[in-house]
This record gives sequence, structure tokens and C-alpha cells, in this order.
Amino acid sequence: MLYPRESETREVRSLDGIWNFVCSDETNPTQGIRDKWFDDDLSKSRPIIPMPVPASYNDITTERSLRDHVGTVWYDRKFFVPRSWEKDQRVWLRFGSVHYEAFVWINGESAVKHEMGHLPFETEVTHLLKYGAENRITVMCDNALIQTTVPQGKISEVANDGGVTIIQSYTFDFFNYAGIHRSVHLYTTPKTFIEEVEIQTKLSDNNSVGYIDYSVAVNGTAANEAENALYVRLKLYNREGVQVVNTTSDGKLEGTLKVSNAMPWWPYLMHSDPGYLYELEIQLHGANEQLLDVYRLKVGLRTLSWSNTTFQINGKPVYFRGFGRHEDSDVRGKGLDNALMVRDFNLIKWIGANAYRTSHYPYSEESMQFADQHGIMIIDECPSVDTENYNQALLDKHKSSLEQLIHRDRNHPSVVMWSIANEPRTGQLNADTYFQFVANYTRSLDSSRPVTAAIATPWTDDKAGRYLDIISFNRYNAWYSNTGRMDMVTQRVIDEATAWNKKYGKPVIMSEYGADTLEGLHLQPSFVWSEEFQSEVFSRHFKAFDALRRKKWFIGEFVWNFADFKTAQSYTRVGGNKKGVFTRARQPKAAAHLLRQRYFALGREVDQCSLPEDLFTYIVDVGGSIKNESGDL
Ligand code: GCB
Repeated sequence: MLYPRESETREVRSLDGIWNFVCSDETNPTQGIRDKWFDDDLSKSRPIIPMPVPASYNDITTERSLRDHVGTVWYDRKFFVPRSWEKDQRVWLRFGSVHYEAFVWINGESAVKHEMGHLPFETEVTHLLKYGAENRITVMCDNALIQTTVPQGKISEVANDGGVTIIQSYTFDFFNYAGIHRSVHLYTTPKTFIEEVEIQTKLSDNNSVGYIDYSVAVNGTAANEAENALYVRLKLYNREGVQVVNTTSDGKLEGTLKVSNAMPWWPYLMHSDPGYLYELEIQLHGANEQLLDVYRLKVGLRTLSWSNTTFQINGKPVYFRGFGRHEDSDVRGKGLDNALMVRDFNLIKWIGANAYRTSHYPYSEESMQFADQHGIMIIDECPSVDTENYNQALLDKHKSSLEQLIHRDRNHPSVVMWSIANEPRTGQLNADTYFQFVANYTRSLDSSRPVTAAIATPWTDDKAGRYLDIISFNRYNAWYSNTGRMDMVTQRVIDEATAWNKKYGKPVIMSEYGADTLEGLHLQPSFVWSEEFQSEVFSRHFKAFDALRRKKWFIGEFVWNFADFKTAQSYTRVGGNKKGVFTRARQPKAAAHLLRQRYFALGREVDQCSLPEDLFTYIVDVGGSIKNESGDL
């Protein structure tokens, strides 16, 4: 599914803005369907309130009942479609994501249904629209999570003071924000149009020549009638806008572009010019050379390779230094917010990280494009969290989530690995065959990237690691285990990473470690929840990582978490999970400065990057170096 882009043959319109909103009764979630609320304006059925799109609806009002609502909610709005769209083209409706399940009507007619949060879906609406007139779009969104949704949850009816109440419970550790989370677009295509583009890139051994394997899929009646007459012309432009390749496909619409004097795509701090992108212009031509459609795509030229001991990009070993993150912020919840996205990337670069994992679901397409541009590597995770009680229906949906994710993200150079689950219960019965299926399915969709999963099951019990290419493990030494014991971190991390490597003979990443930290709480000597504690926990891990780095198979460290985020209510969470290196308002805690010094120091050692001038604060001129137990400062 291509991202909606304007071109000389396509128009894009946003339907973002303030929509009308109605919350169903929790005890009667299907009433709106039975009473056909989609047949007319929602305001005719129920009192409406204004609701921004994109945004989660939970934190917009002051009502507890809406924040904690379980079940269906409704949105609608009006929009005009120009008369000019009526002829010789097709119109598509596309949602960046709706969490969790969406039902959409246009002018009262069913248009599309989609299950799965954080992933886009679209449908053709040419036949449903009124041209040169006003139209209505209605969306019903259901946030209920059960044992066969991805992620899983449980719904129960529980007695309360006045009767019964519906409770949504889930084991994952982030708030189940819901609603129309990302942008809604209408866009046009010609009748015969470019429906899919798949590219794979590689570089010659000395990185001087790039190769882009492409294949284009076309949709449209003309394609069926005169398939052989169609061909694509591909033009590749470098960053300066200079055309470097111009070629024409055969009737199969696939082939390979060769790029001489290639500018490789490098991660941030691995090269002085990271995130180099070319622009690929794809022109679809029909009989008599007629230009049918044009679509443009950014392309990064890079080769990934991995073995049992290493992960390489363009032939150079990678050491990941990054974060687990969340799409989460005050008021907006999981709603797309460009200001927040740009701020987050500025912080990632400020701190010297080169990677993050899209824990625990796919992030916005806009952020994937941004990561391409800035050279930030992504471990791209599907929405399967705390996976358990394995069954066929769950497996089918889990596979579907990966299919949708890979389809969406396969052309991004920033995506360097697929994560097929976070903390699945891999010691359970059937975990073995379940993950064999999931991992093999992922490889069948894309064999150009390694497959991982972030595992918390003890290595002794795990049954999934043998199906992965890279082992990632999450562990909270001095926090959930041996709370407060700084003297029980370093050796345990070394031992566990080594045990994973010994068991499976694969590269190993520590994909989560950290400590909840209340900004402004200072306690010396360090004590749980204080800023001093977080810094010290990090430092004990750094020591372990440095010992592990000497063994080549240890390839990365990811702090949990980039920023504080909201969770379900619990007595272990003070307004949410506070393991952020940044606050929820995206300001640094003390440990952020420490982490910055480490990430840049690693960048200099591993990738010979230059250091920012303000990395170390001036203290005193002692006419030489200061020594501490770990060496020169
Ligand atoms: C984990 C989970 C993550 C939690 C984190 C924590 O292992 O993967 O979702 O937020 O621990 O802080 O408990």
C-alpha cells in the first residue's frame, strides 16, 4: 500500500480536523449499528461533541467515562468532493490508523472494515461519492481487546456500586489509547494506476555501485485488457535533483537499476552524510506511450548482511545504541503530532542514538520517512505484546499484522530488522510451533532483513529463540529483580547475554533495561525512583555492555524508555511508566546527559564520529587528564 502522494496524475486531500463524536453505551455497543446511526448525521441520533482527528479520544475531554470507555465510539464529518474528480479517475479513502477496529460508511453506504491498530487501510470510494456536492463520512471504532486480537486483552463484567460495569484488562504496560490516530486522506488515481512498488537495494563490495531491484504492480481495467502494452519508465534523481538513471522496463514491470558513483544510505553518526536518499520517479505508460500515472518514492541505497556473530550495513559492523519508545503524549495520546515527532528526532540526534525499536506496534508512516531522512535505524515491531494462549485464530491475525506491516514498510532503508513480538510467553506449550510459523512467515514476506523478538522469558525456558536471526532480551536488574541492588547488575547482564548466545549461537541485543525515575526526585546515596538511581543503573549496565562488546556477538543496547508514557492505572505506576530518559514533556532527566556522553563516546570509538562541543562540561584545568577506575576522562 503506497503512501498517498501528489503528482501530476494524483491529487491528495486531507480530512483531518474537528469531527463530530458520539460515545456508545458500554452495555449496548451495537446499538448504533442496529439503529443505523450511519444513515444520517450522528447529531440526529445522539448529542455530539467535537473531537480532533488525528488524536486518541481518551484524554480530550474531562470525563473519566470517556477516558476509560470500553467498546464502540462514532465519528462523522462532512466534506466536499470537486466536480472535477468525477471523470476519468478513481478516488480512494485512506486511514493512517484507527485503533483497534474500524467500520466506515460514506453517505450511509458501507465502505470498508479493518481490524488492527497502528496500520493503514484504504478502499476505493469512487462509486460512493457525490461529485460537486457535500458528502458524509461516518466511522465506528471499537477498542475492545480479546484473546484473539493483536494485542490480546480480556473483557469482563464486574459488579460495581450501582450495578455492573464492563472492564477491559490487558497485561501490556501502556494505555490502550483509541480512536482515529493518524491522518485520513482522500486521493485520486488515474483509472489505470501504480498500485504497489517494491524495491530492494544492494551495493557492490566497495559500495561504489548501487543496485535497485524493483517491481511494480498495476491496477485498472486497461491493465487487464492490454497487459503487454504497459511499461514503466524509471528516473532516479540524486539529492541535488540531478537525474542519474533513466530506464524503461519490459512488460513485466520489474527489473534492476544500476547506480554508478553511488551515495550509500548510512545511519546517523556512522558517516558524515547519513540518511542519503535518492528520488525514484516511476512513470506508468500505456499503449502509444501514453503517460498514465506518476508516483515518486525516496530510496536509500544500502546492503544489510548478518551472520551468527554480526550485523552489518554496507559491509560495516553495526553497534546499536538506542531506545525502546512509545507513540504517546499529553492530551493527544497516540495521535499523530508533527511537532512531537520532530522534537523526538531532535532529541534522538542530540543524545547520539542511532536506532530505536517501534515498541510495541508500528509507528506512523511519517516517522518512518523521517527516520529514512535522518539515518535512524529501526527495529520495526508488529503489535503483538505479551503473546500467550496460542491458538489458530491468534496466529492468523498475528501473521496478518506482519503482512500489513511489511507491506507498508518494506521500502524504507531505515528498517533494518523485523520484531515479531514483545515479551511473548515463549516458555508456554505450543510457543515452539507458533513462533516457528510466525518467523518463517515473516521471512517468506521479506528475506532481506533479519527477524528478532524481544524476549523476557528466562533463557532456560525459551522455545522461540531458535527461529530468530538475532536474539533480543529485556531485563530489569536492580528494578524488578533485586530491587535497589547496584551490586547485582553488571555480572548478571554479562551472564544472561552470554547464556543466550551460548544457547542459540546468534548475535544478542539487550532490548530493554532501565528504572522508573520521578523527575526532580534526588536522593544520595541513590534510592529507587530517584534521578541518581536511574543514572547509576545505566552506568552498571554500561560496564556490562563494554565487557560484552569485546565479544563480537553482542551488537546493541536499547534503554527503556525514550520518554515517560501513560499506562493503565496501577499502584506500581505514578501517573504512568516513568522509565523515560526524557519526561513526557520531552525534557531531559539527569540520566539523559550521561547517556548522551556514552552514546557519543561509542560513536567515536566504533564509528569515528565527531563529538558535539558541549558534550563535556568544563570543570577544571588540571593540566592533564583526570583518572578514574575506568580510565581517562
Ligand atoms: C517490559 C515491557 C515494557 C514495559 C517495561 C516496564 O518488559 O516490554 O512494555 O513498559 O517492561 O517498564 O515494566
